[in-house]
Amino acid sequence: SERTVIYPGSFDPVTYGHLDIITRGLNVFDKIIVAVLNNSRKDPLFTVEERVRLLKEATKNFDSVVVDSFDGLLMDYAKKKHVSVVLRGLRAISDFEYELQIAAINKNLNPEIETCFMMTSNKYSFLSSSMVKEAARYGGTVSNLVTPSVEAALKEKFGDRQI
Ligand code: COD
Repeated sequence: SERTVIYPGSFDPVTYGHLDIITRGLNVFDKIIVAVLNNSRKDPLFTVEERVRLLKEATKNFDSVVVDSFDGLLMDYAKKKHVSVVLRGLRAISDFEYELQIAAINKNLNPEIETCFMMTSNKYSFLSSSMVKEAARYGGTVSNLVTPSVEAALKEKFGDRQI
């Protein structure tokens, strides 16, 4: 039977680190639903529509990847989609405590759903959406960290703000 996994996140914006997890996730799962959180209390740079568009563009060559967005609890969304595995990426040790907390609260909300972790590739272990935004904000080059479309979208956001 087909193994589907949900890969949830803020994806503000998608980076090559996220795409690495998606690429490698496809070696283990048949289908990945990339789910963009729509109710973040974080103040996102990109709207949920922009984040979905950039993810769709970045994953357009993968037949088995679907990009969606969700509101509310991830566990409710997973149930609605009839998916019982969540995929997350682990970078440096600093991710561990945060990921452990998310996995623990999710397990408490729905014990039937498993969280599956994948270690990041060494070359992306210090890459995060926040670092990309910080670098782009001040005119730094991020072309080896994000797709050309994301780079263009960042330039558009920060174009008039660069110092
Ligand atoms: N290499 C590998 N993995 C990476 C990299 C990289 N360079 N960068 C990021 N990742 C991984 C992250 O570790 C994470 O697993 C995933 O990619 C997405 O990262 P982000 O930063 O875009 O997403 P988060 O961590 O902000 O997502 C948090 C959720 C949206 C999943 C969470 O807040 C959530 O589920 N919220 C819904 C409400 C809910 O259910 N709450 C209860 C549980 S907190």
